[in-house]
Amino acid sequence: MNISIKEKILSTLINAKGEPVSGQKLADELHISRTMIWKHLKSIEEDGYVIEAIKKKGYILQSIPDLVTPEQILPKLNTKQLGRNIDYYTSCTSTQIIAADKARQGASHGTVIISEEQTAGKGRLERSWDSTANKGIWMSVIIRPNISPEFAAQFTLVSAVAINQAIQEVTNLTPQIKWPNDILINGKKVTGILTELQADMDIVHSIIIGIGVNVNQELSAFDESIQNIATSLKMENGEEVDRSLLVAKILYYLEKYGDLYVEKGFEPIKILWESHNCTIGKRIRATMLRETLEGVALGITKDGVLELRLDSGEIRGIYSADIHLLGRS
Ligand code: BT5
Repeated sequence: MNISIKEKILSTLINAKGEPVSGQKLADELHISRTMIWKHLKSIEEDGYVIEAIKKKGYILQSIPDLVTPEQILPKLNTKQLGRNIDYYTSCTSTQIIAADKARQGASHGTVIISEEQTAGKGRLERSWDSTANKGIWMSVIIRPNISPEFAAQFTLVSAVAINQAIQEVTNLTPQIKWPNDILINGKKVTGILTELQADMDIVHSIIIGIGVNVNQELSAFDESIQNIATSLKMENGEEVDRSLLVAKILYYLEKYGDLYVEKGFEPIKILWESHNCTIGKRIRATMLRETLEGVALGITKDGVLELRLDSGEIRGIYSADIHLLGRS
């Protein structure tokens, strides 16, 4: 079935805001038969939309399912490139795995892979990421910025600032960023970011930004092993959140801050990051592959590296680690 005609019918129904849309008018405008309009409407209903047919008046959209389909995201999207090409799944292993393949095959800058459910969602170091069906945002964004590979990790911080801003705008909650890739609310993890790179020595082919946001889960939806460390936006503000709106806002800010970063460097992002972080000034434990260090997080450098002052007074730069917040300095 021609997806673009279906999308056009759906957006006409959405834009009519409860007023009837004439089937004949739709057929005339889209240059297809009434029978084809009817077939597209049936297909839209199969996606969970409720459409009422009123004799001699037309079709009214009665309710919209909470899905992260392109049809739901695109009318809310205010970007130039990010999310203009959305690859949607009801279930997949990991959007990150699909995105890596698509990137290798040449997917364009801004391509988004999004799924209602992941059966093998992953975190850093191949840890698993809990991705309950229809309750969160599980997406990967392929970007192709003109930067050298050594700077790619800074996109984790760019993404954190963007997601933080989007959550704040859609929910009025005030999340905080924990270096390098977590967003917390009341000390619990609501978002994880996984940045992966496809590059040669001195050129970035693509950066794949994997974004997992817990949106409408109840506590019981999480695996028992993470119930004491994870939270969702709904658990924090007591209200269901419109996932497609949040996706659109995340992409908007990711494009805005990504462009700012490529144009002006890390400095403006650093300022935004600092104003929303919960790591600086705290006593932390940094667990790395080969060692674990404890000390006070002094700040991030102009490259996004975390500076840690050990009890000996020595200052160490941390490039990648799991951070455990131990309290104030
Ligand atoms: C992350 O790793 O936080 C990166 C998560 C990225 C997930 C997205 S979803 C879309 C895309 N497709 C993928 O397959 N992945 C990306 P890390 O810092 O390693 O944290 C992983 C740890 O977070 C786990 O070991 C658990 O302790 C915890 N965890 C797992 N699922 C969680 C959830 N839904 N909410 C909060 N914490 C979770």
